[in-house]
Amino acid sequence: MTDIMQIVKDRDPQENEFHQAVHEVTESIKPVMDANPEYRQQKILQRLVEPERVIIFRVPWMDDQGEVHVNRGFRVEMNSAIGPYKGGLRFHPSVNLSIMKFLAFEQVFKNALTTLPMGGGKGGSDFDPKGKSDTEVMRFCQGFMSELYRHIGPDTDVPAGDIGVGAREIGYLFGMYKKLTNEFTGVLTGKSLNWGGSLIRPEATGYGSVYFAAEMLQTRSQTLEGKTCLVSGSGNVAQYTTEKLIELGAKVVTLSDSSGSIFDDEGIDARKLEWIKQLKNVRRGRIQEYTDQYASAVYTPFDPNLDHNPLWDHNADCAFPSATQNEINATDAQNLINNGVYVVCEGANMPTTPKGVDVFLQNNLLYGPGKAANAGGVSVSGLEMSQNSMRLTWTRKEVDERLQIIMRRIHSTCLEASEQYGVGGNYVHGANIAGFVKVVESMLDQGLV
Ligand code: NDP
Ligand code: 2IT
Repeated sequence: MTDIMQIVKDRDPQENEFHQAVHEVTESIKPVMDANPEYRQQKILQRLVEPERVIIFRVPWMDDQGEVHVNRGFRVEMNSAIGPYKGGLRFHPSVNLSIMKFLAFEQVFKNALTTLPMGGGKGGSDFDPKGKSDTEVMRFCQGFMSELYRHIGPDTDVPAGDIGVGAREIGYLFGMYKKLTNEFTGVLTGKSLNWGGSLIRPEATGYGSVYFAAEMLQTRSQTLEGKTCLVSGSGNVAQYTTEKLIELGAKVVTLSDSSGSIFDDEGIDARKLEWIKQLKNVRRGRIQEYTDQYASAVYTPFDPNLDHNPLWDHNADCAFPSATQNEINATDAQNLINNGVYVVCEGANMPTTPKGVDVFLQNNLLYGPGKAANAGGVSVSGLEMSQNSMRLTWTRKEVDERLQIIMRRIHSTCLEASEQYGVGGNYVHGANIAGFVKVVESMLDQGLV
């Protein structure tokens, strides 16, 4: 198995996030590889780690002052064995090929777990939407789509949102795609309701993550009611995670953004959450402002010199990392455990470092890895694609029920796969094994392509 890591590292030595994502999967699937000699003979791992196609392109755009900027656009089309490439677009200054490839790789297995016919892809740009006017964001999105449109399509590759790409950006991207192709199709998901979006898609990742946590708790005959929860981030996933937790009677005491975190001992209730949605989605302000509004809260700026994140250092039962990758290191993981946390449910993609994951697994936590726990978002994207194809819309209740069924099935699939391979209760191995087997069997069915 070290062979494959050597190959990946030799070929792309600088892609640390991609190495991290590949390493985790290859560790989990060792027993599957041993049980299936054909997988080795068919060089299935070498095929899985090499994207089917990578598109990198220049995006020149002009700001409101007339100054020209040049960003880099990406789309990694990782694997289409079980359906068209599917996965979000991330606009964030940290975006590079390593981050795109790690996200696309994770997406392949996540999408396989959803039970829906979607391959895996990811894209984005190092463009930073923060501080940009709506017209600047529109011009950037139009420039980005003026190249991407020729590579995507409703049966080829269907992007959606991720960090920095929400309803506003999807609107501008869709408008440009439609103008260039003269076609109104379901080429993007996360669309607004008026023009082909699905109810519950905005909520789906956060709600799905909470449904997954509830399933994990049920294995110990417990519910979320009365549980104290730490949530990180304050964007799409964090907001709807918080909303569903409040609805189920849990108490959320933290949120954050890239500048710092707030701790509200009295809990973030529905009214406070509405205020946060206005702050983040409409005014696009900073989470620090929460403490001006609510005296019960304390703000802690992020300190790059600290070896841990204070957000994870509060007494609680559950943690929902919902901001970004590698936001929980081994010290944070240990702090969580010392503070009584026994449920960790990853709304974000790969929010825990490998050493942090080891701490969770050694301590027998209910630990739901991102590719299972946050699959609700792409699941409802899949349902949006179905509705677009049928040219009809399902009710809120219908979509939410389907989401709950999907999350329940993902949970049981992970548990069953972990039990089958002698690592019962280990959702990391369970998710990786179940997603892997489905994709690999599909690849083998389709020959060497
Ligand atoms: P948003 O852009 O809506 O929100 C991201 C949040 O995370 C913001 O609060 C942002 O702070 C914070 N954040 C971003 N980068 C960093 C960083 N480097 N350090 C600290 N905080 C950071 O994105 P989403 O809520 O959509 O995505 C959050 C996570 O969930 C990501 O890992 C994403 O890949 C994952 N995910 C998203 C899905 C979706 O459907 N949207 C589906 C599945 C997973 P600030 O406001 O300062 O930028
Ligand atoms: O990481 C993810 O699963 C997403 N950003 C959502 C992808 C999608 O196609 O809805």
